[in-house]
Amino acid sequence: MAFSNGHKSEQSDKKVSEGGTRYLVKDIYIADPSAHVFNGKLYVYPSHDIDAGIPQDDNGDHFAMRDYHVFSMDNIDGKVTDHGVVLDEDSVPWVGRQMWAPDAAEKDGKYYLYFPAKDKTDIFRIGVAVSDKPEGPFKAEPDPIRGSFSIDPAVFKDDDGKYYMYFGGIWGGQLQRYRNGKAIECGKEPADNKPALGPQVARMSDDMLQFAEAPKTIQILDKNGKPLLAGDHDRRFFEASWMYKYNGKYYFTYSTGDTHKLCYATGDNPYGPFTYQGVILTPVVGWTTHQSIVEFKGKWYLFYHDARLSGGKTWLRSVKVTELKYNKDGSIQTIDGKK
Ligand code: FUB
Repeated sequence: MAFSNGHKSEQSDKKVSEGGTRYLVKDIYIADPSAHVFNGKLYVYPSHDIDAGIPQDDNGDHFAMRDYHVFSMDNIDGKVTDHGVVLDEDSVPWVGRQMWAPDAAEKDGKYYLYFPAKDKTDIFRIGVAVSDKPEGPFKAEPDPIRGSFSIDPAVFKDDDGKYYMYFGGIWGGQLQRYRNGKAIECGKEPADNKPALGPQVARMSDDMLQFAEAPKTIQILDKNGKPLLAGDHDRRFFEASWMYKYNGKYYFTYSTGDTHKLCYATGDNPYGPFTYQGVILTPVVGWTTHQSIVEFKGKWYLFYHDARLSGGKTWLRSVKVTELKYNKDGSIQTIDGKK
């Protein structure tokens, strides 16, 4: 299958539309893809990975990204357009370093790019930048969103027109430093036999620039209605929130981090609780992966990343897309991360 730069896939001769997988681009490293359909086109808002020469650690210091590009395509197997740098750290007064996984939303013809970055005191905050076009460029607000913390914002528009931001990530993402939205002294994860830390959710203000309420912690429960425990590394939330709706149900999806899976939990309202359902994607090449799920022209797609094209360098990742399929009961068919 031909790609935007003419190379062939190492994984599959099939097009995405035939059940294959596709790397979006191979000339730069990108990760953490947030895919959206705006005006009938598919737009992808990823992190832009670079080799900053910083050694790998559990704090994620090696993820030293400095700007964002936006990508678009008219169909899933078609040409991918790179719209170039749409926001960089020098244009955002509050940013110190590490522009991590972004997301975007549209409201009333304006486009909002949400991005986490460490401020000048090395604390992760979430910022917002605005454009008249989905492909940017974006102009950042002078300060981060009030009351924001941690990483990986994902903004979901519900059918009633309300927007919610889901966010948070443990370890390098600093979520363990907070309880009930407030910074705490000890800053550690709970003991293994205690409920795991949960992702955060807050409804957005009408102007999309602030939270309309204090963030709340989401509960992810097992099938017996018990919260997943901090020691349950195979299932507990680590980072990479992504919310969407399928057949009237809310699907909250996330990464398990150190066990390298993408999982999902379902519920009946945007605040949860959500009940753990299973694995969407088995481990990929590389430490992290991070997903978005979107319906485009009548089919569902999983966007994610792996580090295969850099030979496994986890700070140099590439975005892939493959079709996502459901069973009749609404469960998701698990995808092989190595395919
Ligand atoms: O890209 C930096 C971090 O790696 C993201 O914020 C996480 O979701 C993980 O993919």
